[in-house]
Amino acid sequence: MTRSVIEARPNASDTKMTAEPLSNDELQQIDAYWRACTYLAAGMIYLRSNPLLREPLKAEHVKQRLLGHWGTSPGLSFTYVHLNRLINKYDLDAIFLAGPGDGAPGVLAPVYLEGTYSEVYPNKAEDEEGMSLFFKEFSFPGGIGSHCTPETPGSIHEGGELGYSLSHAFGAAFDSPGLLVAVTVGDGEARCRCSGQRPADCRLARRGGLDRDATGRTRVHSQRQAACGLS
Ligand SMILES: Cc1ncc(C[n+]2csc(CCOP(=O)(O)OP(=O)(O)O)c2C)c(N)n1
Repeated sequence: MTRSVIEARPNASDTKMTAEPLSNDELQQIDAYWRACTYLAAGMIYLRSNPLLREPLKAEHVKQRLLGHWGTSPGLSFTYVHLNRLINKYDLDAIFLAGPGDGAPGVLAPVYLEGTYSEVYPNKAEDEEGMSLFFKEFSFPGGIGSHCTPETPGSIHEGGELGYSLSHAFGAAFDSPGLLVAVTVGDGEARCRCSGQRPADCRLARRGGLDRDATGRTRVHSQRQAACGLS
């Protein structure tokens, strides 16, 4: 069997990634974690009470105005969960940007399940009462928005207006060259005009060696213009 080895961070020579398959135990645990995320995502979209479905489902448990895209959420949770697995395994510095803004439940779910959400918002603890509030507040009057709004711990990308996830991903990578940046772009966003600019960013990133000013900040803008043939 071929065993490929990838340098995770060019600057961290001790960090090697192997492309070996997960053990059955790891697969089962990850799958259970991911399925829990999909339950949380569905709960955020549909439920205003009865979070653990202890009672038979009634109309009054269900939100009257449904927001959040169910279809894109499992894929976002899947990516987040596996990135978390890799972060733990290889001690990576990583960030995940979700382009499909309406897939926020697929991001908020693992943020809650890993404990970060309860750490920042102790009233949304990892118990039945906290989960009830966590579900109810999603896209509900007085609660949080239907995208990963600035209230979301660690969020640098709101996602409510399509077109900027790749820009924010490139910005994060250019600002922190050692950071592993993963980004998901939906087919809707891929059709946006400003997503079309990103191949130029790819060329720029491949060229490497960004200019830095005296304070160490990267000078992305002029480089980007040059890559696009604008200057
Ligand atoms: C600039 C902009 N135009 C239109 C919309 C309205 N809008 C919200 S979600 C969506 C579709 C998004 O499709 P995709 O990126 O594939 O995400 P998914 O359907 O998987 O959630 C559109 C057009 C928007 N949010 N921003």
